[in-house]
Amino acid sequence: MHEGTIVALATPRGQSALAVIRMSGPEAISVADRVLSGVDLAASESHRLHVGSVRDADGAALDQVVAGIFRAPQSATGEDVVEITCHGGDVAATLVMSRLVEAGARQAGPGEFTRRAFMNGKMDLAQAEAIADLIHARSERAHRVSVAHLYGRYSELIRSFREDMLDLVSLIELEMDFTDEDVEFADRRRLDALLERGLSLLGELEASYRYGRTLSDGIRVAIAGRPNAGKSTLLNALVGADRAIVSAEAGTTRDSIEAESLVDGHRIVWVDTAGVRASGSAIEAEGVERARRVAVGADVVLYVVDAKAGMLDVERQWLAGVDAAAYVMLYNKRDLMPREWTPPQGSLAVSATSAVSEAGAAERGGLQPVLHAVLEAGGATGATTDEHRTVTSARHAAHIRAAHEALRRAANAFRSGVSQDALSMDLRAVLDELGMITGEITNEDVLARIFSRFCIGK
Ligand SMILES: Nc1nc2c(ncn2[C@@H]2O[C@H](COP(=O)(O)OP(=O)(O)OP(=O)(O)O)[C@@H](O)[C@H]2O)c(=O)[nH]1
Ligand SMILES: [Mg+2]
Repeated sequence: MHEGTIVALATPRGQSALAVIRMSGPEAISVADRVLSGVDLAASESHRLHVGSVRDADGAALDQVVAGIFRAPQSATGEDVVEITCHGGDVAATLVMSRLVEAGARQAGPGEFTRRAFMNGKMDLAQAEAIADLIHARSERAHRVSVAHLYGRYSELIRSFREDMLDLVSLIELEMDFTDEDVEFADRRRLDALLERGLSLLGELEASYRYGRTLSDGIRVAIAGRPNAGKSTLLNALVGADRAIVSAEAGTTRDSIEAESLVDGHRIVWVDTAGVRASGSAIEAEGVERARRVAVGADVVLYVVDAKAGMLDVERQWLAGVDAAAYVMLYNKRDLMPREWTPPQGSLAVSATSAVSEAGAAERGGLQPVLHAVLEAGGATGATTDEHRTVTSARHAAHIRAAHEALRRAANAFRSGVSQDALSMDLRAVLDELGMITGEITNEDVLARIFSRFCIGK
């Protein structure tokens, strides 16, 4: 399944000046030569570009192309690679592709090129995943972290710690073979220092995921509150577009409405919801239930209170029922309140209607404090700026957590002087978890899941 010569379109379909087709595998060069005229790749040195024509079975020209040759192992996948740059649009690339398939290549599956690169030791698993993250990055910050991971310092951090630990575990296990003699090969002071270093490294990486997750997933913010509190007005002001219907009638929004914006390089998904109310028609009740579900699933609940009406009991109950990860309490309609009024401690006040107009935004201090509070509640601020030490993937975070736990057990075991067996078992667990991040240890299921996230052609 993972063999043969694969081919895929590496650029999006549709009209464009050029399209790139990549081919990798033992037959890549001969397949290309079968289809191209005016070029003899078999006789070419590696890392050369050649201009030629792709011909159909009858010898008629289909397109004029540039073919690049990268011989194994000096190529992206570690195999022979040919990259054909043809003209864009829907037809040319498809015709060239089908010619290459006729000549013996097979259409690649998602991520198959990167998978080969991983298998051939061109990159480790964390770097391969960084490529998918890079392609999927939707904010500059997310992009920066994936590039940092792609260059391998994150992997290096994990790998070098794992290797030091592997040395020590081997020594401890050696001692176990000499139980009668009571010898110590592993230097206890070095082990102690390594445990300390590991605990601090894994602690830091584990904590970084709170921030890292906001980069990969964005921050999901549920805008909730009583009917007419001004939720939809606020959504429109926050994203600077007229997304949701606003009206003086209570119960205007019934379904959840999503809109995205980038705030300080962070992707925020705002979800406007139906107003929280005790009774109503079946449709309204469904709207309230949907609002609850959105709030439960959100990273932050931005709870909008009508400043004039104040916070009601039904709202307190609703909030208690949601038990969200983080809240921002916002008193809206500040303009209807006396000048000297201030919102309850820990909450903010705005006038969503004035924030819509730029003049109003300046006058009221705008929504800046709200945006800041949301970023903070969502875990996007106060993070380490070191991109190499930021975990952004749920898969890695799970392994880091498990490794950290096993290392804590090992440290306790070591300090209370338990047997070498128990110590070595916990340290082995740490090694396994870390090895799964960088791919020293892996299995087909894990690889299949990771590479299915990729696009075809990558
Ligand atoms: N004076 C004043 N009116 C506001 C403010 N924000 C919203 N409104 C008005 O309040 C009314 C309700 O606004 P919406 O944004 O539709 O309120 P909502 O919370 O989405 O209401 P539902 O969808 O019914 O739950 C509209 O007439 C808005 O113009 C504000 O800051 N000050
Ligand atoms: Mg609304």
